[in-house]
Amino acid sequence: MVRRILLVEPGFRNKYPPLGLMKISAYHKRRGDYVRFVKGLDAEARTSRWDRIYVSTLFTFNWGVTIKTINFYLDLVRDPADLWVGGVMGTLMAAEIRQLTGATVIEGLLDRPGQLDSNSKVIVDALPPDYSMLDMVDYEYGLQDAYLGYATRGCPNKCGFCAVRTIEPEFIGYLPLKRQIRSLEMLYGERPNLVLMDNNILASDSFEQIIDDLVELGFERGARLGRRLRHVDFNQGTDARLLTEERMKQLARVAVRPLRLAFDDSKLTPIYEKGVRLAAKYGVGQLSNYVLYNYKDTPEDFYDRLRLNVLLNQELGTHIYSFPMKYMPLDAKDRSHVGTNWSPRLLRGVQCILLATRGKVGTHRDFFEAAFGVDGAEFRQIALMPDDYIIHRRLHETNSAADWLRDYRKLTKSESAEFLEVVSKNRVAESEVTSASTARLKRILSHYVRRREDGIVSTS
Ligand code: B12
Ligand code: SF4
Repeated sequence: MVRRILLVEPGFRNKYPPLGLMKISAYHKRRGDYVRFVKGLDAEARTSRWDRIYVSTLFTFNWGVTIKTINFYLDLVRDPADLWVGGVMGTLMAAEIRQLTGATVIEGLLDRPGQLDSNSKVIVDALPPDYSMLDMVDYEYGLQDAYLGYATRGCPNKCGFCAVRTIEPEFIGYLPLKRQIRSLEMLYGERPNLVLMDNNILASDSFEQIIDDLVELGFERGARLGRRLRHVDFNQGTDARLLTEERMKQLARVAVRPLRLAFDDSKLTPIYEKGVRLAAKYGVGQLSNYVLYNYKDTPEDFYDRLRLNVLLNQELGTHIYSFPMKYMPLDAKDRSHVGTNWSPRLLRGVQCILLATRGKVGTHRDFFEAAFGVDGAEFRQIALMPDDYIIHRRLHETNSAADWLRDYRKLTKSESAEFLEVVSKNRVAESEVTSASTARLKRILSHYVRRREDGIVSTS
């Protein structure tokens, strides 16, 4: 019997194509089923009945839109259990989704036979993803010049802020990468780049074998496809603690660009710095760096980690691009979490600085210091300013922002405490200005209210 299968990715923005659904599509097409893929709430898909619907999930902070999507399609199947949910959020919040919707939720990977149909021996995760299904939607996914894959799964560590231990509990140090990529090339043609989503590739005992595979696949250092240079991106970052000289030597055999080194904790500074120096020594100068903040760190500590990259660039001639990554708890249903040493105002401040620099943390010292300040104290001061003064710094620096700064610098200890209490929550009410205890406080707080009247709403 030919079954009618509907695959749905909720309407959240996603640069990466939905790999899980693409593998499920390949599985059903092999069985001869009819497969349709839609993005978001699709009115036309509602005009049919379906034998099974699959809804993919990603980040837990997409909770609202994902549940809305499940509910939108739920009455198009015979029984709610014929709507299947899987992926990251599905795995992390399985019980709640089941209870709320009655859907079938698959936790973790589709790495065992019989998970989608008890009579099937196929391992869905091992199938080449069906890229052709993406043509059924108008939505433009990114990374069209790259194939996505995994050379390992899981991670032997269990860091508190990371969901990998739940999503991929078993560490598998070697997967047949060559087979994965060769079948994709055969089906869809060669692509210049390769994105590997391994959680912790350096933890693999077969690391050298993986590098050999990459070289055999044509991703050796300096490799080209036609006239284009090829790149391999280990997009989850590599663990600086595991980056020995030998491993760096291996990494430098392939066209790794950028090399991402995680810098989550300032306690790791010496290890991180050693990693960057090793990369530079082996001629890997394009680096990229996830800088976790809003976790247990302070704003000053975050600033210092960003600044270290700029100083290393200056000294070693490297190009280290920092990517600030705001920490979110693993069960967060939105992005409003505020770390112990942060406040909504400071987090909004970081966002405004990044808006002003179009999301980039400068790799050059002067550009960086102009945006983030010359030290941790100035960084904090910038982040506390009203949004508009940060985003359009040039426009305001000689008038309103200069007035703000004059008062900010003169705040007494008790005024400063009162000021921070009011602005920290990132919403200043008119009444808080009038009831402030000194003239200076009233003046400085009024800058935040004026901004709101100008139509620029401060959000946390
Ligand atoms: C690649 C990746 C990214 C990419 C983008 C991913 C994307 N699609 O947009 C980048 C690098 C940009 C990224 C960024 C971030 N990420 Co990320 N990322 C990942 C990673 C490694 C893989 C996620 C992915 O896309 N997988 C592709 C999936 C669909 O494929 P798969 O796993 O092979 O799918 C299998 C199963 O899941 C299942 N399946 C999948 N879909 C479906 C559907 C159905 C119906 C069924 C039945 C089964 C099923 O079957 C598949 C085959 O076995 C995960 C960690 C992990 N190992 O999962 C973290 C992860 C998802 N990221 C995480 C986080 C925190 C982030 C950031 C918020 C970090 C930050 N602080 O800024 C940012 C957010 C960016 C944003 N958009 O706002 C957390 C999420 C935690 C949470 N609360 O949701 C994770 C889990 C990592 C972690 N440290 O815990 N990330
Ligand atoms: S080492 Fe990385 S992937 Fe492994 S548990 Fe820690 S954060 Fe997650």
